[in-house]
Amino acid sequence: MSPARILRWCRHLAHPRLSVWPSSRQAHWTANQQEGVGALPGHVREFVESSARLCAPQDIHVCTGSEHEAQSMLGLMEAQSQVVRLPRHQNCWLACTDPRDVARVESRTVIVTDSQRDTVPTPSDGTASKLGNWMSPQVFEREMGLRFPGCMKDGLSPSTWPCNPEKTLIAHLPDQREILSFGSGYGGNSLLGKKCFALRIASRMAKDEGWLAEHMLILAITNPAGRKRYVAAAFPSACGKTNLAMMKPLLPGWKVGCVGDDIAWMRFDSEGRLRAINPENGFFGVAPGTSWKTNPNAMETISRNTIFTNVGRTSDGGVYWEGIDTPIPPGVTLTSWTGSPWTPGDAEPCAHPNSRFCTPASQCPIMDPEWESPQGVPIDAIIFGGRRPEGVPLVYEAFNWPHGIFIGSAMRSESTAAAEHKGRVILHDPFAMRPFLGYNLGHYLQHWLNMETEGSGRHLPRIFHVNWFRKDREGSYLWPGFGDNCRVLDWICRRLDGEADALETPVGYVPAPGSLDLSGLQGVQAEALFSLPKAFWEHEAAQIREYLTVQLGPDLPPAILWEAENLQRRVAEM
Ligand code: OXD
Ligand code: MN
Repeated sequence: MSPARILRWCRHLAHPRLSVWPSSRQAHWTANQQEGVGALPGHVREFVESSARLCAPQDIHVCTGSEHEAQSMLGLMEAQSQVVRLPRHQNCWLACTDPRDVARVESRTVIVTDSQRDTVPTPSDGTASKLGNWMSPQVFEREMGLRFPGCMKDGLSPSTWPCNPEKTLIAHLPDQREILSFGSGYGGNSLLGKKCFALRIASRMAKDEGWLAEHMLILAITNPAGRKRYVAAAFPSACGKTNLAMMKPLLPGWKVGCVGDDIAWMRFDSEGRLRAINPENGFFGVAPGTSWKTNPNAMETISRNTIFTNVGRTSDGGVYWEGIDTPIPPGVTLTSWTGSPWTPGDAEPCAHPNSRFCTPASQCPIMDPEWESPQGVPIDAIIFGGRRPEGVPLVYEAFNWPHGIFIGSAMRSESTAAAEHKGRVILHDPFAMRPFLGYNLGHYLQHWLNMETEGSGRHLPRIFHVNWFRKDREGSYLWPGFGDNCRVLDWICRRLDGEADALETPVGYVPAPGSLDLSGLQGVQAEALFSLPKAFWEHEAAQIREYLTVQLGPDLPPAILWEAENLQRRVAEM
């Protein structure tokens, strides 16, 4: 994330207060950093100095962000075997982590506030909240005291991945707008501008200041007549946000532009339009499944200036992962992310399922011309979605704003490798924000509900839900997905224009027969894609209501409870 972008939107970055711990040593700046140090604003310098006293590093380097600096750091890491150059691609590198440090660690991610209720609701069944981890300031002080003092004193042994899985702790102090991350180098735990700041801390700032910080992609879609619209979409981690954000539409004449693939900051402008910016400067996407067929724009983006993590490697200096769909030339051998020789068919995957690419957004061939616009782009529709093998139709539209907020709160999805969960289970993931909430979900839902009533003359985006992942009885996907998802965006755009027919069902409006463009698609069973099995929905509606009432307890907004009860009633009458 570029600092300028953050600063444009955030005016409340408080002074850090690491100096509470005893200073063990004077900060030591090496000569060639003096210039950088002098250029630091006073409170940043204070922060660095107090952190240095606490952590006791041998040297301090102030990053300038220059190309020269990046190359010398990579060169140093290469010399220490911490990264490997990938000579088949210009300025591409591979880092393989300690196998214990491969994903976000939700169980060790905490929000520190005086009052527990500011962070998580109190479940009505007396169990621990599933909507985040609260830590009291007193426990936080103790835990930090056990980790940070002197933690940089000992040299890191070259060629091992620095991490401390037993002591990993990712702590957020939303009142102070502060983050302290210890013990993990995995991106989602250690790239603090991303999940930690742009979602957890920013969602709290957004609540305080009347805007929204969301786990959403932003894309531009232009129809063959040249009408362009922007939509934002929230899917849980590793459910295809990057693929949708960079889609190559298979319907003739349609065009997609990418604004962002993971995070949206949104606010209503003075004319009542919801405007979104992408606060990030690059993509940190899941590699497995990415191919020239599924996401050619991503493949082009990552062909240079990219750092790969935990992917496999070809003996001719390229990358490899499950689903890359590129033939291996004769004589070329493969090495897995764990460093072992690997051949197709081996029991273990070549790339870790949560292996990633980290690459500059500006290299994506379809970045929308407005992607860095400071005003943001106007959002006409918000799309929720998840990985639902059963029962959930390809697309449906909310009846109105509160119903749309309810649909977001009721999101569920099959677990993926993005976090530490084991096995394939259907998890609740309200607004795809469960791992990224910076405050109580009940207050968060109320904040979203308030968007309808807070300002006058607001043009609220319409709200939709999609599911590309429904399967038939044999376990095959019912929908081709990828570039054909443009057909669903086409229906959504035509709904916005008042030109697509819909049927009212207990869950929302679904496309009327014939209103979704299926031309040229072979063998798609529209009935199966849109069927609403009564038994499934009875169970689903009951589970959603139970989850929301138990997990949110007294913090469940009455409007959301009313929607949950109504869904159950409508399904019972089906
Ligand atoms: C991500 C995630 O890395 O959501 O974007 O886990
Ligand atoms: Mn994400």
